Amino acid sequence: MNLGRRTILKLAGLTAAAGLTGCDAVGSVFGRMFAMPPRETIYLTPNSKFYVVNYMDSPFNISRDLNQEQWRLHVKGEVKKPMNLGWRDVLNRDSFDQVVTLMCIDTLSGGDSLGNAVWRGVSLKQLLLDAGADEELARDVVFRGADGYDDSIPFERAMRDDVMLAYLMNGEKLPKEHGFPLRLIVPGLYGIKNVKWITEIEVYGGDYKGYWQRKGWTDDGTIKVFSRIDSPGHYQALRGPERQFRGIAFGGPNTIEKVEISFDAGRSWDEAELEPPLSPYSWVIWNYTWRPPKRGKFQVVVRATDVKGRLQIAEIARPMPDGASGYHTIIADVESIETAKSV
Ligand SMILES: Nc1nc2c(c(=O)[nH]1)N[C@H]1C(S)=C(S)[C@@H](COP(=O)(O)O)O[C@H]1N2
Ligand SMILES: [Mo]
Repeated sequence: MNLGRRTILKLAGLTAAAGLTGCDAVGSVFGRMFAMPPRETIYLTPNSKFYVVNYMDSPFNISRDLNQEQWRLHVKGEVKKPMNLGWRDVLNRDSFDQVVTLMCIDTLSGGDSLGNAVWRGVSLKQLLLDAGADEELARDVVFRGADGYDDSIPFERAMRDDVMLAYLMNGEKLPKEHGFPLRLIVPGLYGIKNVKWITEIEVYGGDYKGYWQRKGWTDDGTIKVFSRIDSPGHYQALRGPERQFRGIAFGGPNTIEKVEISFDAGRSWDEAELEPPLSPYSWVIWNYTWRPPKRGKFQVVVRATDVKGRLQIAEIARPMPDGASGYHTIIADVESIETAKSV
């Protein structure tokens, strides 16, 4: 199946028009008529390769000043015992580890602005309990970063056991670009809610609008079902009777139950095999072995369904205001289906 020229132009236009928070310039491989290299499909993203998104161009003068001995964390607002903690106070609290996929709300279908890491940190719930957060008055919990960024999550969400103030990332001290000394990790909510360089936590009696909400973006931030073909690459020349397709799928707050792949532009679907995810909040890796019926170009599409039975949204939507949707699709360019002759 060849993709019509009009479709290609439409998708290329979308790529150019999106990227509103500037974090996924080459998110969609569509609109490119040349081959794209395959992506490596991995369980954990090395810190050095983990995407970085900041609302300011260069907030790193701040993290230079975020000396761990001088840094303080204030817990205030509707709390009976406001807290003022230092780095050592945080390290002295009980910690736990969890694997969580972090994903920018600006990620286009097939995009790269997501990563998977094992985080270590302290429980936000326990901290809020220790501060005597007033459950009657509390509606939101606001997080403020040293760069002036702020966002909030509902108090109810903040009191779940999976919300973490993280200080280790893949076993290393949280890198400065990822929020050293302390960042929020809220599984299932887009990156915007995962505030970095936290210096202040405020239990708030109203519905707080953070930095991106004041610019018209969602306050909910629930991650939409996402899937991606990592290999082969778009327009990569394929030879031989068999080809392994591989990629990731991510369900945000819910684990992925099913990944399907189509080789005829979405007319028929076949189920891929899933590898067990590292945690309920982690992406899953899928595999599919394809035997091309003939030479030629095939439009390959992937889609996922989460454990709640929610199928990925097919309709192409821009990231603004509550996250992109649309299926990732590539062209499989089958040059020959003969078995390679040994030399
Ligand atoms: N303090 C602060 N926290 C922030 C941001 C920011 O600009 N400043 N950007 C947010 C956005 S939009 C995303 S996607 C994630 C990215 O986290 P990372 O850079 O560690 O991947 O951080 C979030 N937390
Ligand atoms: Mo983001």
